[in-house]
Amino acid sequence: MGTGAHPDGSLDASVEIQIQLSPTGGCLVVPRTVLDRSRTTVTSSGDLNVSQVSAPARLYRKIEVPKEFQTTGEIDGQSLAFGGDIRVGDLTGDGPPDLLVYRCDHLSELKPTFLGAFDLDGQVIWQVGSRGAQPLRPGPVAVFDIDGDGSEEVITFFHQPSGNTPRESMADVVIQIRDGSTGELKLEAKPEILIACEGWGSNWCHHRIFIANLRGLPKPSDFVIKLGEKLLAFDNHLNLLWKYEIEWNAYSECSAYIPSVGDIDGDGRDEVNGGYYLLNPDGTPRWAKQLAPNMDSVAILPWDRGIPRAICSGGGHVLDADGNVALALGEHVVPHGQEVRVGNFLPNEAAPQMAIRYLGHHPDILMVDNNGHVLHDFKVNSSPNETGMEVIHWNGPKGPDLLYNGGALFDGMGAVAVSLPGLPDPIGPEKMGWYHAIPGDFCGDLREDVLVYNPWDTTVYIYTQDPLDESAYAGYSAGPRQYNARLMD
Ligand SMILES: [Ca+2]
Ligand SMILES: [Ca+2]
Ligand SMILES: [Ca+2]
Ligand SMILES: [Ca+2]
Repeated sequence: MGTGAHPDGSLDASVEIQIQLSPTGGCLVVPRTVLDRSRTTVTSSGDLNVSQVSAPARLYRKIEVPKEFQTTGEIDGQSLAFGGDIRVGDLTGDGPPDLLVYRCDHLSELKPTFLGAFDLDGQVIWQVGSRGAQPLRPGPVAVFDIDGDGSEEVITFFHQPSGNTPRESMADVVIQIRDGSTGELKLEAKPEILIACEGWGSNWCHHRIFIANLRGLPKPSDFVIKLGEKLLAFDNHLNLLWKYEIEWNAYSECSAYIPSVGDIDGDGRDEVNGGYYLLNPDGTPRWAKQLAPNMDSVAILPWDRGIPRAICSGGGHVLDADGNVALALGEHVVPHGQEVRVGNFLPNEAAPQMAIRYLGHHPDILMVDNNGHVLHDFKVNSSPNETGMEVIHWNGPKGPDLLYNGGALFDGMGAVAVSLPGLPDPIGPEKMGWYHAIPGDFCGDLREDVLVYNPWDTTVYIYTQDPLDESAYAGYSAGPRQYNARLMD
């Protein structure tokens, strides 16, 4: 249970929350929280307050994107060599993970046009296309064994230029499934429903492919993508399973830019959380309502008593499978819920907490306990876009978890617990020009490692705990934290 304790041991008497939780639904939470902004803790990676719990980081791998995969761009009048957006997966099927770099067409910067596979030694595996532009945002490329044959594929949109197709149109885009070890095309489709999609702007530009188990098969074999006002679901033969038209699309009042998939009711099939809707595996809405403005970040994750809930950044909401509100921090506490992450950040708490970036594109974070108590109000370090948080199970499955942001790992009180040695200052513009993180067990024991990359640079870094015991490694196993990595920009 939350104590409202601050790092100095004091209790925050200004936090007062009434909660009525009912297992049958109809949950009601009435938060009455007055935040004491003077209690802000450590604010930057330069102000180290190293945790006694977490092992320090060591650089496990520094991987150069192969020279022939790099391209150049003009940034502030300077020529800059860069790789692009990165995905991780065992493309070669031999156990260790490999990397995929991709870039997009120059007109929209959204349609993949180059794919390059390489291993952790920086050796080329294969490539398709050439050059291309920096993706506008993390885009529609996933690595997963979508056909269940034991080796991974690349599931991707791909640009097929045709005349003067405008940047807003998908008429020059196909869906492809490529062999992970060779890059050879296994399947390609150009569904009418896809090419009819068009759009531009902030609700359009986050084209992400989410691997999902919609049909209740032994393994996930489907995927979901949001294209502006539409959600499309496909099976592994690239047949359309369903489409969903989103009702709310106006700026700051739209549903989540990037939805999230997960099995909220434990029946073996995934639901889709878009913040203002929860879709059944067949694409029908289970509930739909406009909860709160700025529904920028969502998840389906265990919350109270280990039960999966819909986590929604707008207004700091937690909802059950039927749309009953289990927790609502309210817009006075969370005026602009830019990002939300759930983890066991605090060592003495049985239930997970919520880290919520509550003032939009700013570094201000609230750490909220399972009952809705605001425990800590702190600033993380700055990234140009002020996004990019991720939970890292740095101390193993039992935690405490750390919060990645901008090339450092923060503890649940907002102190930098682990710094990442040898990480140069980020280069590049505001968009994509900072260190994005993918969590995973890439080496050593079961404690989770972190892969970081700056799309505008040419190097991928993997950090693990020091000391490293390579003999303790159980091997790479991809889960949704890798193949559905929650990259945000
Ligand atoms: Ca491999
Ligand atoms: Ca496969
Ligand atoms: Ca389900
Ligand atoms: Ca590890």
